[in-house]
Amino acid sequence: MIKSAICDLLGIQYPVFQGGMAWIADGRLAAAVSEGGGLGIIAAGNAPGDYVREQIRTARKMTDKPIGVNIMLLSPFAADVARVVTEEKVEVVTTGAGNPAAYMSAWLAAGIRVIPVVASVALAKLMTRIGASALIAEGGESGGHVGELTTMVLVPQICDATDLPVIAAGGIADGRGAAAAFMLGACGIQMGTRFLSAEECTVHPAYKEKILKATDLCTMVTGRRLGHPVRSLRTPFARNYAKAEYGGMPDEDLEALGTGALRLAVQEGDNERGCFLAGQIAAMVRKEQPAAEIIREVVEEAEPLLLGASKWVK
Ligand code: TUI
Repeated sequence: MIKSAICDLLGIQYPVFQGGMAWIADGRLAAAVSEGGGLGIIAAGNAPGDYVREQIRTARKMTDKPIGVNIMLLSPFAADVARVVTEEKVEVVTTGAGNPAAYMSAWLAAGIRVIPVVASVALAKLMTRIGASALIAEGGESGGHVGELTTMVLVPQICDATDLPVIAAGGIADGRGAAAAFMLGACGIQMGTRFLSAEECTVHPAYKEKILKATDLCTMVTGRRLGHPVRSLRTPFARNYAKAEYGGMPDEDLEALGTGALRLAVQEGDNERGCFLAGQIAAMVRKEQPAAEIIREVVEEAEPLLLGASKWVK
């Protein structure tokens, strides 16, 4: 059985987090993951605080287990959401796409466990110093906003830089990936793309279908020129964006081209204008199934691989 430091810290059964996917990870998906023994995480994305409050309350009606909220720090509503999570007393806050230092003292005072996503050793050390409970080391195989380093390279360096529990993310969708993460020193995993295929995930059916049909070279990274690289499926939108990016379109026009594209993918499944965020592991996500079954399957595949090799597996 896998039972690691992160399970004890958060009171969860399995060391499996569901990634905070903007517009996708709502209260229903988060509740299903938490009920399944992992940590369900509501994504704030670019949404205002009231939307997040509503999703937290939805999740609370569906589960008594701990839940998390992911705050995307580039959002214009980040400060608003930062306040809502303290008012609603969520157990865990994860952060992405930046440095959450400005909010840390308020969250700690509210008794929230803060688990930032870090993509560098420097941010890992800073977060350790200012009171994070654990860290998520997310490599560039992931979907959405990506850092420079791969999971294979990032995870052991973060583990060496901190005494906190480290959760590995990026490129993990099955028990083999989970076992590999543990061998790199992590004591938990976060999966996003795999949970996109969960039955409880209410993303547009065309989005799910694209994930289930993806092949190995199906994703690409755009957005480097404006400083916010994002991994998504290689669709007409992504190709056009890349063309504009390298063809010298002015920054404001490029910015406008990207605005609303994720919502069009998630809510309308719009193949031409939607931005379908997805990790490189999409090609290995092959069926729709309940979130609880995903968690069990990954854990049951990882356990025999780690027996005798990891202190967390007995
Ligand atoms: O944040 C994510 N994934 C995301 S965010 C998103 S929405 C978006 N909207 C506009 C532009 C870009 C994204 C879609 N997917 N994952 C967590 C993550 N955080 N990955 C990498 C990082 C990261 C990168 C640099 C965290 C901290 C960081 O350091 C910044 C600093 O100030 O040191």
